Amino acid sequence: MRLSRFFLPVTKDVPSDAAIVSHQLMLRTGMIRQNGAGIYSWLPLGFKVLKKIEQIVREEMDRAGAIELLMPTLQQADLWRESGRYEAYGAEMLRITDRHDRDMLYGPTNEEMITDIFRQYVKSYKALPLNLYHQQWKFRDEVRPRFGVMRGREFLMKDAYSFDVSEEAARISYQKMFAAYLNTFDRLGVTAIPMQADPGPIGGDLSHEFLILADSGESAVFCDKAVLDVPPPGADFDFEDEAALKAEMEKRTRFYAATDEKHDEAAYAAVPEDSRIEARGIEVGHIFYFGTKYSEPMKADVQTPEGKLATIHGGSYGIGVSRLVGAIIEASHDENGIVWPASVAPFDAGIISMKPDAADVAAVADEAYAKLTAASKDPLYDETSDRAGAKFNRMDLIGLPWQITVGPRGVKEGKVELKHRASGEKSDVTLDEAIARITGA
Ligand code: 5CA
Repeated sequence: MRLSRFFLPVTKDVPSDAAIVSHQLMLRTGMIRQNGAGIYSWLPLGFKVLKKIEQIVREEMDRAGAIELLMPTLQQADLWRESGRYEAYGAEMLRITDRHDRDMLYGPTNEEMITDIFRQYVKSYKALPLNLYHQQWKFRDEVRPRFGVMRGREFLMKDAYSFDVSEEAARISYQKMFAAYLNTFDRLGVTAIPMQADPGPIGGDLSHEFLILADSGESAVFCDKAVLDVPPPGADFDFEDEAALKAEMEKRTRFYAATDEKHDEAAYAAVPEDSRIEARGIEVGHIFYFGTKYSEPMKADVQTPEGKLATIHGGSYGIGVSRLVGAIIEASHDENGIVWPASVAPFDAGIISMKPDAADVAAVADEAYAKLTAASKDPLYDETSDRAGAKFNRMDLIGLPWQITVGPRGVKEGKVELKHRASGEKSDVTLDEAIARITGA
């Protein structure tokens, strides 16, 4: 993409209510535009990151055997009356009446709707286990929407729902999601620690939150830092291997890790003092096993091998897809701006042409653009006539993993400057060497 053709409304003006660094940086880089309290437009740069996160989440859900579908944002109140949550959900639910006076709502989550889909079609244990997920906008009328996309009112969530014939089988489905989450966050370039959690309004007796450590986090967390050394299951993990699934969960849950809601001073005292982390964390995922909480009132049952009817056991598994954009920035920035992990960066590399009106410089910069594109990379090519300093600052601010700077002196020597954004390391290399470093060839 040529910067002069792109829509990148970089700005210095950040409203004073943007209290945390990710919110400030998302506004300054023109990733988002606030349209109302807790409601945002995703401008092109932000939207690219959101789509990349969504795609990684999708690939990892698919790998774990979950199946994607798409449910609507608007739901009928009657479904929620069946589960008993219509009244219980309270003021966070945005209630809407249509022209026929039917009570509707903008979905804050989808347990009821997916259970309704399930019960319409699935009648036999033979179809189980089944895990269906979607990535859809949700609405929660938060009292205090803040921190930009981190606590929005409208936000994008990945929510998966598992259906099993017994509690034992449902726990395996839960473990699959637990392992899939570790791989997902690892690919997103962040460390998210699973912690015992309070199930809250979703209900149930088994629940973990996944938290990224960051000073701006809304939860206080207490954990044994040994948990950080446990590697993720990895790309070749076998999700059908029950012993391996159980082991993945045990490897982490044997170390103390809890948010303030579940914190147990006595258990924490057993953690060696030099291994204790008391920090703040951002919740980027939350998984729940809730048994028959929805299937019982909504009569979702299946035939067992013995020909009896069994109420299915369910779980739900959320990832805050739009929140992650902010959370990744909280975990990965410096004084000059964002430092994107390569997997979610809006562009793979920036090309800065120092003198776009000099034919020799333009030719090399054009060549860099053509070669990166041919190597299936997505570069952002700054061929504007802005001042050099402004170009460097903007490129650092938006935080692409690599920068190639093409200037008149280097061109005469057959060199470009390659900068690695995360380490700040710069080197004068030939264009082909620069391309090889970026493409990992
Ligand atoms: N139905 C369950 C799991 S699918 C559920 O709704 N879980 S949740 O309430 O914990 O939300 C899942 C994830 O969505 C959270 O972990 C968080 O990352 C994200 N999330 C929740 N509320 C907001 C919000 N107001 N703004 C941005 N992200 C949010």
